[in-house]
Amino acid sequence: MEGSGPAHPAGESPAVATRRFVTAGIETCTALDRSDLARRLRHALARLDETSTVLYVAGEYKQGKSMLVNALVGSEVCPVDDDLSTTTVTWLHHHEPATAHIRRRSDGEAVVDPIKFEEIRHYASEQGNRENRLGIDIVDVGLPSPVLAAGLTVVDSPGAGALQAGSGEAALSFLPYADALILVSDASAELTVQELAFLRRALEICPHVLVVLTKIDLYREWPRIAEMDRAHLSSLGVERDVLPVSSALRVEAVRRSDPSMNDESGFPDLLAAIRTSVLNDTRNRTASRALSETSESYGRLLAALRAEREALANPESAERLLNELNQARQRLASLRRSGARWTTILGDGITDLNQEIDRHLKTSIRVMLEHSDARFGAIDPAVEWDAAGQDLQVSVAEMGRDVFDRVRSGTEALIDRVTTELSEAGLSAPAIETADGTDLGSLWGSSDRSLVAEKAKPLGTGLGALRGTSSGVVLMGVMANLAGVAIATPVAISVGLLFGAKHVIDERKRNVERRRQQARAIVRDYLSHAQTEMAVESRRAVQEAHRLLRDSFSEQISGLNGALAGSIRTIEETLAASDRERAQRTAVVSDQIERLEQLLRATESQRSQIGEVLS
Ligand SMILES: Nc1nc2c(ncn2[C@@H]2O[C@H](COP(=O)(O)OP(=O)(O)OP(=O)(O)O)[C@@H](O)[C@H]2O)c(=O)[nH]1
Ligand SMILES: [Mg+2]
Repeated sequence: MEGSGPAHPAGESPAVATRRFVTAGIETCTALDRSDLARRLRHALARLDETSTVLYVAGEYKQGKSMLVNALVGSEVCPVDDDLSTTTVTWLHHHEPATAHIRRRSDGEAVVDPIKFEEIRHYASEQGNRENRLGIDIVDVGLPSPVLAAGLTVVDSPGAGALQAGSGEAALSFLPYADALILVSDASAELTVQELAFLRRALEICPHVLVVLTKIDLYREWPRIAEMDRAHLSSLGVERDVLPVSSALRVEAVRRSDPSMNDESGFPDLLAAIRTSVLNDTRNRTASRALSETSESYGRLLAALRAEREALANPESAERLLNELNQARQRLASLRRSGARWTTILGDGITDLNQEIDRHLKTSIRVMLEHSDARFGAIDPAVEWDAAGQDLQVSVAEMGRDVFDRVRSGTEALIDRVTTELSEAGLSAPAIETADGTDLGSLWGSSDRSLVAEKAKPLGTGLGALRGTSSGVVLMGVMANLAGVAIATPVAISVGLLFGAKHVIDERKRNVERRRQQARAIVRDYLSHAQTEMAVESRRAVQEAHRLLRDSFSEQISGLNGALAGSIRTIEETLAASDRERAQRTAVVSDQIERLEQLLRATESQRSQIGEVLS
């Protein structure tokens, strides 16, 4: 075991320092035969490298979102057009060579099809995919780009007409999974009431919101508009700069390699804002999490070593300790059997969660149906279909968000219940408590959960956990997997499904009662489709959560079993040892404890430095 870690080489960046601390943790755990802890830290180390910060670009139609995205990544990937609108969500991440895929659902199954790079335009815009008739969830693009290589995933979104319509809700559904939002509004006019309302809600959900004023080359009046926008933001209680840019100038500046034109484009300031307020923040969170996992591993190692030292110091109590360890191991064995209580709790919890969500879905749909029946009974659908249809989409998107929120909070509650059951079943057996109050049960490390509470931002919902503050292999894995489904579903369901219907109604120019009947039938169909889709997707998410939780808990129980077996062996050796051997071993163990304490202190100090940056 190397005592690396404490000394801070001059000029070392926090990222490099973090890697060094986590690597020291891996070496220490390996040297002390805790490969389970080492494996977990290796995951933490890998996450440091693959940090991906999701930047979601949203705004009204034709404000210049796609062109901004292209200018950011330095490639004409997203379709930019005066007439043809973007119709799908497009993710761009770093990949060499460039790749493109479409992600969609076919008979409820997630399907990923490769497409040609030149075809992105076809799938992502009205050119080949009006109103997203192809039912694409996401166009997934990988391309080499220095900006993306810095760990950024940029998301171009369809224009959200008047932002409060279904598509605005879709954007809001996505935001819990984004690290930052860029609200794009062009310099032709000040921020609208709808844009401000959208911003107000986005600020509650997303930790970083940047407001970008586009097309400043086109509108000479832009400084006045920027001033008005700042005043609007300030009236929302948000002291935030508005970043003026011209994507057209940026593209031209890059083509001509013209630095002064580049400055004029506003992109250097935009990129600096992304780097300082968004990227660094995500990196710090990931680093902070990796460091706390490292500290936690030290805590577990220390608990085991302190118990051993105690046994060495009091051979008469070692016998008792051995006894208790063996009992703990038996209890553990019962947890590993199939049909153990925790598996029943988990299984029942999953069944309850599915039922609760089904019930909730049914009720929500019924309420929506009653409401829209009444509404369509009072209007002429040929005239007011658009407004009523949009409202319905908003309600469905909101319901989608709510359903996946329930899946998430239900899963979190279940993690809590199973963890409590496991600790009550003997994993924190007080009898194993050692002289200094550390208990071997802490090997179980329920402190995982305390980290979940350590949210950096008052996000309102626990979804913030996904953004990197939560620890615990369990929660991260499960929640990250749920995210994929939860992103795609409400977005897919809420956008565009009702559009086609209007034509049907328009064509029938008979009496109004007949049109109302048609409208009601369309709405019933739509809602029943939405209900089925949500039910399938939420069940899939819950099922996936079940599998992940079961595997993750089983793995942790096995890891603990290995650790207990190691402790038992050590104490048996202690009991069999001569006085001289015992003295030697005590010296070694004391030395290890001292080093571990040093490492733990250094790691914690590094973490608190990062914490200060965060606060
Ligand atoms: N002069 C100038 N034109 C711009 C700029 N940004 C966008 N445009 C033009 O504005 C129009 C719309 O741009 P897009 O990037 O397609 O806008 P969008 O917000 O993605 O549009 P939708 O996806 O359809 O909502 C295009 O004709 C662009 O060429 C800019 O910085 N300067
Ligand atoms: Mg676009």
